[in-house]
Amino acid sequence: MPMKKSDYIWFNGELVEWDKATIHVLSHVVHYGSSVFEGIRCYDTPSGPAIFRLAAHTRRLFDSAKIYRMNIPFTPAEINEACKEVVRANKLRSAYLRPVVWRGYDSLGVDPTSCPVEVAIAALDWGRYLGEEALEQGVDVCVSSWTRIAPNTLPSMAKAGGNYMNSQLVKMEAKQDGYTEGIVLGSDGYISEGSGENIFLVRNGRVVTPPLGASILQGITRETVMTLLQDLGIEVVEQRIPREMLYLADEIFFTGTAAEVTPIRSVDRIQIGAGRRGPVTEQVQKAFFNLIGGELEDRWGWLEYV
Ligand code: PPE
Repeated sequence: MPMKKSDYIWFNGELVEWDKATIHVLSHVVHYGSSVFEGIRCYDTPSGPAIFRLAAHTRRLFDSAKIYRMNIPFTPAEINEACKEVVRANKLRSAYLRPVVWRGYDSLGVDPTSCPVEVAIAALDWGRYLGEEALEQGVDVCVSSWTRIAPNTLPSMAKAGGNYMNSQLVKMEAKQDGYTEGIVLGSDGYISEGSGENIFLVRNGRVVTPPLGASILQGITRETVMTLLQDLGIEVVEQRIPREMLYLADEIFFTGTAAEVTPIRSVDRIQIGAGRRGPVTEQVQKAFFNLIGGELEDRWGWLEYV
């Protein structure tokens, strides 16, 4: 899917034209993957555009930077405001926001300490992450031959650019082999997550999802869905999940900012449940879309109007 340009990108504190938001080829990040980023959605609600869980995303951005000893030269409040500003400046009703923090241009070599820490925030129109029909029909996925980054290699709580080298291997293999997405197992052999999504399984009305210790990204949609499920009176448990549990599940779904709540209809060509979106998935999807559409009361203060 080619990128749909908007007019401006917030770049180190200023709005610059989309085509002028560039960096030098010898920037540290280009060579060593030294970036942390966020993916945030802004939804068109009856009360105007609202950024979903902005504070939580900004917090995670600063957490990711902290892990990598990067000092972001802006405050969380300034980043929040910049996210709103970029939506307003581009006159967008809904958008996908991509804040990114990177080590810039100064010296070559692994040691990043002399390189400046820079920040940009783009807002663009990004369609359905896993395809137009995915939300209703579900997607066909595989278990990847790749393993998720091990806990003492790259920290999964950081949403770092470098982590996505692993995700790219998973995604490319899956697509090459005719699947929409790949699920990665952790270094212990238990289920971790998708290349860009967290995963939930439903069996006998009970919902399970891998814990933080399974090298997952601590997904904000994951936490949202856990809250919505509890609200619906559906039990959710974080536990280690063996691969074969995928095949035996009544329902499986992915969660993520880009993927939202996407059902999985088969894994490794084995049909999951009835092979279409199941009732629990449908219920939580409905709650999620009602919430972001402004139809379900936002009791949590998750919608941040721009
Ligand atoms: N795990 C991974 C590895 C991941 O990349 C994401 C988000 C999630 C879980 C879900 O996290 P959250 O968005 O907070 O619910 N992936 C982002 C980037 C995807 C991309 O291709 O780029 C996203 O969904 O925005």
